[in-house]
Amino acid sequence: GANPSERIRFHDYHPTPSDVRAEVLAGLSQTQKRLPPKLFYDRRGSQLFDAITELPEYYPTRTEIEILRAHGDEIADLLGRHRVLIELGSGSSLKIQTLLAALQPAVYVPVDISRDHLLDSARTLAERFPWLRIRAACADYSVPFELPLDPNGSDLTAFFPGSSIGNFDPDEARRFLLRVGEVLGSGGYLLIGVDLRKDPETLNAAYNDAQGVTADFNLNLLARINRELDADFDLNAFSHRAFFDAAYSRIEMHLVSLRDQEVKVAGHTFHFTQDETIHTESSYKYGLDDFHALARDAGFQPERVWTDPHQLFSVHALRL
Ligand code: AVI
Repeated sequence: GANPSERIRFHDYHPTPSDVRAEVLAGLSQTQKRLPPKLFYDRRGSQLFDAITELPEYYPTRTEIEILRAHGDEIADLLGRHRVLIELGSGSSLKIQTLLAALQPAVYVPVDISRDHLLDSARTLAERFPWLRIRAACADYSVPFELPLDPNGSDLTAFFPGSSIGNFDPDEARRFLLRVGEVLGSGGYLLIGVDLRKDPETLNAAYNDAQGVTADFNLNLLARINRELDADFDLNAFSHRAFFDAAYSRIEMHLVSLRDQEVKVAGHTFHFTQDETIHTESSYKYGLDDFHALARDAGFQPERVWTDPHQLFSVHALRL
């Protein structure tokens, strides 16, 4: 219909909110203190991440968009037009708009844990694409999830952009891909954006931007814990550190304690020695062959890969 809201159906699977308190206390109790990277994305953290994607040093977002624009027709020729397109994490609006224009799916199924974000972006897309039917699913795609589709429907395509796969350890990544495979079923395609391994200078710059936005993004984790868990982290007593570890082929982000200190979190006291760190994120960088091996381990067949002229980023079509 002409009315955009008539083309949107909303399915709420009521994802269980993660137990932030338990996760934070468990992470800070380990020998190498750690905090789960999904806690970055409160409202402020999501705004800071959006700002990161526009930084001159942070090449992944703009490069992935460039790849989707340059190869949209080839992607559509391979994956097929007028099918069902599932997006895991309704993230960047420019990326999905590029893909919707190329694939012209019969149905678009954004899956996201944030109700507000999901509905806002569904409304925007329904207005911009008057032919598009949307079935938005509020669900946590990091655990097994359902889709608002008839099981014997047409072949499915899932889109997982942004190299979000890189924030999983390889074993978690494999398990995640296996689950996506179960949702897609045989004949399904996964179109997935993967950041590529490259010289350490480029990688280190992308996570140590001159304006300090990535540092603010990292430190916001402590601000969030102060806000939500009755904690007293002194944001001036920690600093951002990010570096490429070639042995693991990953960027590690840490928060470094600038002095010996004690911090109270939800009634528990944690001791930090000077220079002790909290590991807040890993961002794995893959060679094309490494990622193909991971995909095969999870039962996918790598069909095609597109990259930019500088081989900074890759978009893979995997088939089940
Ligand atoms: C969301 N994720 C793929 C980003 C990355 O590059 O690993 C998160 C990020 N962390 C620091 N800058 C960006």
